Amino acid sequence: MPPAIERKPLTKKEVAADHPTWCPGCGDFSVLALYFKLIEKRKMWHEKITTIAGIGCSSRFPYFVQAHGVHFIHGRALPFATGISLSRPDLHVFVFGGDGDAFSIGGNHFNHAARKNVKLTYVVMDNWVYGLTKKQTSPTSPLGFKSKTDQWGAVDYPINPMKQAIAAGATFVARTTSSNPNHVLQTMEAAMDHDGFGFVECLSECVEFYEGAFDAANPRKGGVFREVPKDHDPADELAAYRLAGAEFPGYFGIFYRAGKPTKNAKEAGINQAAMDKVRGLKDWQILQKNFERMK
Ligand SMILES: Cc1ncc(C[n+]2csc(CCOP(=O)(O)OP(=O)(O)O)c2C)c(N)n1
Ligand code: SF4
Ligand SMILES: [Mg+2]
Repeated sequence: MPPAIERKPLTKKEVAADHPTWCPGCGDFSVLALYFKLIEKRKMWHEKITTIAGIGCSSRFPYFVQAHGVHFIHGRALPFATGISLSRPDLHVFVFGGDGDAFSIGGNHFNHAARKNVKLTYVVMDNWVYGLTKKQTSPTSPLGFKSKTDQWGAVDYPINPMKQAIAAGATFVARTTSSNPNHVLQTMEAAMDHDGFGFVECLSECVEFYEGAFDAANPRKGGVFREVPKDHDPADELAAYRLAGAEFPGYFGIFYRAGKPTKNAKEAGINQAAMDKVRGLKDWQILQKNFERMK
């Protein structure tokens, strides 16, 4: 028998695929690097990770990861990821994407995946703009933002991703910023360890179309990085909502965490009960029984 070979954790080199095509200085690089770090730190193997995204600069993410993944339809990453999560409970399902993908075209899916408490980790790389299509107003763009769709400045009130996630029923809601790498890693890890819908808003600057958007949250640019107060109770939904209402740059950390049964656990129970009813029967016998029942 050949000697047993101990499997080593994947290195960044092994898990990095194509050279990222983002603009130099884009905040998304930092999120990708920290995802590699997370994979290495938590000793996840290729076959246990899947990376799903919609469309946008940030959604190009799966191309740059050497593991199973899908660059799916604009705004539809979550329903696709839901199917994977429900059918493959052994996988870590990660979804990455932008603010447009999550809250414009994918807004309905966001609300439904959150309320269903599907087990997955969703990192929205929020740059307050549509980057890929070269500067249109996004649902998180602040009032007055001048873009190709709002030449005189945005007039529509922006959504607040944290409030939206809490109200939709997400059971883990956290906020971080790509300019603080340790915090991004820590937040993604906590989201991954949550048994349910883990949502992370990660501010990620688009240096091409919204330069300086997050300077106020970056101490290296004269801003302040303010963590969620130590005495905040993440089980307190109203307190989480109040934190989410703080003026920009607001707070960073875990706003809300609730332990609720996941859709995965509930459906696994239903499937098991159905399987128990036909235990010992051959496939053709189950089929015959079904046809007899339908007569
Ligand atoms: C069905 C459909 N509608 C519109 C588009 C055009 N489109 C591509 S990416 C995008 C917005 C991306 O913005 P965001 O999700 O914030 O990602 P970013 O590029 O900023 O990372 C749009 C409108 C598309 N690809 N498909
Ligand atoms: S356009 Fe903006 S979001 Fe897209 S890669 Fe360039 S800097 Fe990043
Ligand atoms: Mg965007």
